[in-house]
Amino acid sequence: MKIYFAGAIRGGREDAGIYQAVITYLSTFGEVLTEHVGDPGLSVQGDDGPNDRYIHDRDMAWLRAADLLVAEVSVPSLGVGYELGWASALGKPILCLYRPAVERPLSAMIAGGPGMTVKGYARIDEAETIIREFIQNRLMDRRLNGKGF
Ligand code: 6IA
Repeated sequence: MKIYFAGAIRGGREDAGIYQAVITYLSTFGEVLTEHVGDPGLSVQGDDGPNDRYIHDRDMAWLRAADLLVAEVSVPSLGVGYELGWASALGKPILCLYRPAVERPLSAMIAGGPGMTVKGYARIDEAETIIREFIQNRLMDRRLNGKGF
């Protein structure tokens, strides 16, 4: 199973540690295509990597190849919103994890997106339970209806 994890980069790196913990857990189910999103060394400022067009095209190829997308949406990010819009249009299963304790309410375009499962959590073990149930349900869908991934 190929998993695309989305989390804020230029949107802000304050949740990088949470992204890393989620990616570690997701890796127990399959290949996480976007492990760099949890890299604590990746900063908002850094611009010594590949150019933006390269990043966009590589990430879009990964998104198309992914079986499902998991996003941490507590820190608002244009890039994550763009990825979620594309994943929705491509019909990918989408799980959005959100910490309701953060100050800003979640965008209505995400909270109200019909193709998105949006779940609130406070602790990492709660996020893990949500992820496990989401993936198990998709696997069950696939077995019963040939759908799910
Ligand atoms: O608008 P944002 O930068 O917050 O968008 C974050 C989302 O876009 C993530 O879910 C990534 O999948 C994708 N993304 C944005 N920037 C990058 C990147 N390098 N490398 C890979 N994926 C990215 C930019 C690093 C730069 C600060 C040197």
